Amino acid sequence: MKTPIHIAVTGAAGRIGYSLLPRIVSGDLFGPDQPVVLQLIEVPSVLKSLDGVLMELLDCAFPLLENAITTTDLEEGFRGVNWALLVGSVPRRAGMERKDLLSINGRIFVDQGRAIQRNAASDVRVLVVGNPCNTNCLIAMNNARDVPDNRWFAMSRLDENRAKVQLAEKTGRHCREVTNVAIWGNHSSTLYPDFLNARIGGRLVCEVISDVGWLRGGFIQSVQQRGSAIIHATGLSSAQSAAHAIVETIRSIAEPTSTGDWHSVSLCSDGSYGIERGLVASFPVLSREGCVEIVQGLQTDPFGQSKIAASISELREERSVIRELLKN
Ligand code: NAX
Repeated sequence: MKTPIHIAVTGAAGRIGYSLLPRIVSGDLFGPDQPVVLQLIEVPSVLKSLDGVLMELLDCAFPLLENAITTTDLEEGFRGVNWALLVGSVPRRAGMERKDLLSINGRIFVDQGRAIQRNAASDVRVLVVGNPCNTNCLIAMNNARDVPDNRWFAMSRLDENRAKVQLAEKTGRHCREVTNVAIWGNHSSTLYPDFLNARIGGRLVCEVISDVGWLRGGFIQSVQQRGSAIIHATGLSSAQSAAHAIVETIRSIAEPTSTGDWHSVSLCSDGSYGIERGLVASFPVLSREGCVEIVQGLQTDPFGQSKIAASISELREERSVIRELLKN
């Protein structure tokens, strides 16, 4: 048997956690021969419920689940972890904008960043899902300066998947035929799903879809507003699709990207495409030999540039709200 991978999941008793944990221990994440140790972190009021979630998981008798703990202690929760999945935070409710969440959630990510720095394995990688995930990631990363910036990610894969589905539906094609979808900017209602570089059945989207008005209007809005539409329909934010996007994000980081394609994830900007260095923004990326690189040289047009600029401006605004939390 391989050496187990240790994975911390915060907010593990939440709705995303409930969908995510079986995917991790079933082998979906790291393969059918990779044992895992789960380190599940919750707030004290929810620990009993988390213990129940773990009981259910144990009752599945997954061969790959080597060990699991539940805890409210960040030191114990992040000790020796190779991956930290920061899912826990207060979710967005109907009528709540992401910025409202900044003040509520920011402090959580200061403590978690510091605890990761003190306790995690030397190869730790971190994926932030709890919203506002880009800025929460920025906060945690800045409070763990010994962990290199290229180990920190925030999730934009759900937006990429949503964009693929919209493009597939519009053209009557299957979403597996849609490739090269880049999400730029913030995981928020300002995100920009890039149709200029996207492909359907290997052809550029603009060659397949002549309705430019839809691409510039309805398409973008439907991706930007999909989270709100789900909250409107169910009263709750996306959980199953989010858990699946977590699995896909981690696999796409860990495994080499298929030739000719890319995937979207938010990471610390190196200044590519004029996006301010140090901000955590979504880019199209390639994974090679364990490294994640921003795809270079993509075509942009003034329309796309203005959309990206608006989303980056929102990230700057979010940073200005939490600037105090970046000083460690
Ligand atoms: P739930 O409310 O079901 O679960 C959140 C869990 O986090 C709760 O059990 C809560 O006790 C726990 N928690 C809160 N503070 C914590 C802390 N300091 N330490 C550990 N645990 C803590 O929300 P759920 O539906 O699971 O969503 C979790 C987060 O994902 C939310 O912030 C949500 O907005 C965000 N999402 C992010 C997405 C993305 O693409 N980045 C998409 C889906 C989702 O909206």
